[in-house]
Amino acid sequence: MTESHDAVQPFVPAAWEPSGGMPALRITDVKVILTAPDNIRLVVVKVLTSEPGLYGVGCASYTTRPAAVKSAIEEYLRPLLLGRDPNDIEDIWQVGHISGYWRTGPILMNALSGIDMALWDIKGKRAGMPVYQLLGGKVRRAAPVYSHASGRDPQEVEEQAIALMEQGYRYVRCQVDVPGNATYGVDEEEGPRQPYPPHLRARQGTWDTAAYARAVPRLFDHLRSRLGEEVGLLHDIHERLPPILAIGLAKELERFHLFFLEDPFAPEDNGYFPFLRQQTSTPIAMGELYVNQAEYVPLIKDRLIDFIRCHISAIGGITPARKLAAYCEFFGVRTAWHGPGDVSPVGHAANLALDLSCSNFGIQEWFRFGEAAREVFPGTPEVRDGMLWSNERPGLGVDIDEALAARYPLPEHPLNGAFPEVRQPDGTVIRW
Ligand code: KDG
Ligand code: MG
Repeated sequence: MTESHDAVQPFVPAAWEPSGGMPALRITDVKVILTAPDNIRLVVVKVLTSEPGLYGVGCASYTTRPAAVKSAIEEYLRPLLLGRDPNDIEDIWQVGHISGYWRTGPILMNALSGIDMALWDIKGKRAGMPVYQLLGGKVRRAAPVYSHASGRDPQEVEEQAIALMEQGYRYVRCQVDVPGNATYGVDEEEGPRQPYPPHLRARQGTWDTAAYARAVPRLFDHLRSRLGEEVGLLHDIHERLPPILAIGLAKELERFHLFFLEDPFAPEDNGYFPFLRQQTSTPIAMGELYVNQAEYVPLIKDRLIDFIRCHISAIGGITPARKLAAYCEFFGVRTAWHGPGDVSPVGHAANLALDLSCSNFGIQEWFRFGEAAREVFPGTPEVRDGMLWSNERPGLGVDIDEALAARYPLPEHPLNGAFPEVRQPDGTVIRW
């Protein structure tokens, strides 16, 4: 009999092969853990295997829709994955991605990320290596980070920035309040069980775009005159301006030499990036709201941004993020993965694995986790000398103490994590 293509069996993972039997190592359970040790809603996934004591953890934190991610994992991904070989990271990602036919979106991508990161964690534990080794090994000792300073006026922002610089931080994101407005990124008084965590608490209220566009250049004028040129300064517009005002602001800020200006436009306004590029050399960071490669690939290919800033769990985990980082390298775009408090310490460890192994790393955003979060997540990486260091443990190096996590349930709130409304003075609702 002559061999034909028909005789070639397609590759099917062993668990699916009717006669192939079970793989030696199998996924035996997938658990979703909701916890809020720093009063920020986190979603963490635990993938258990047939090898006693071998499991992985992943971050699936979509802080404004945690229950929807939990349901996507428990009702759709868990049944799809039980019995499969956890070694097949790429295959599992592809199967999970296309199994619903309609794909991407923050719920499904976060769900997939929880699984994906856990599988990388398992692979690292089996190899006895930190995940950055599996990604190619270290190209730097540690990852330089930035942290947040904010205040009611430029003086207060300066004081917070100095406090961070005294702790060794060399990059600081600066946000100033616009009095009478619901300003993004400005702390209010802290307190237990506030409905919104301090770093992103905004009063429900109104927003005056012109007042904000005037306040920001004044802030950086003040900061540069007080802090000098050495410190790296960053700012997040957080898609709070009409596109033409964002272009004007980016031009005005050019003289203050920002390390980067973030989210000048909403993802829906991607078409404005070519105009921005023609107008200013202020470095641009973008990406925390992207979930679909169709949103970010064109900006990289056309060299319209300088830093890619995806929320790794929102694009599906380490598997797509490492491909994205490699793609960016070919176009001179650096990585600056999203790292606020609503990325769990497990997600921060995934960021760090990429930061350490990608030559086109730019900077890492760092959230200063509180005591409770560090206890719930043993192994949370540490900042020293303004840089984030790996703890060198196999896998992602971060675990979750489930009993402790249960002591910090998601805060009760009528909106279950959704953000408050921000409106223009005439009542029009605007982006948060
Ligand atoms: O939950 C929303 C936050 O992740 C976001 O507001 C933080 O913009 C942010 C940043 O750059 O850290
Ligand atoms: Mg941001």
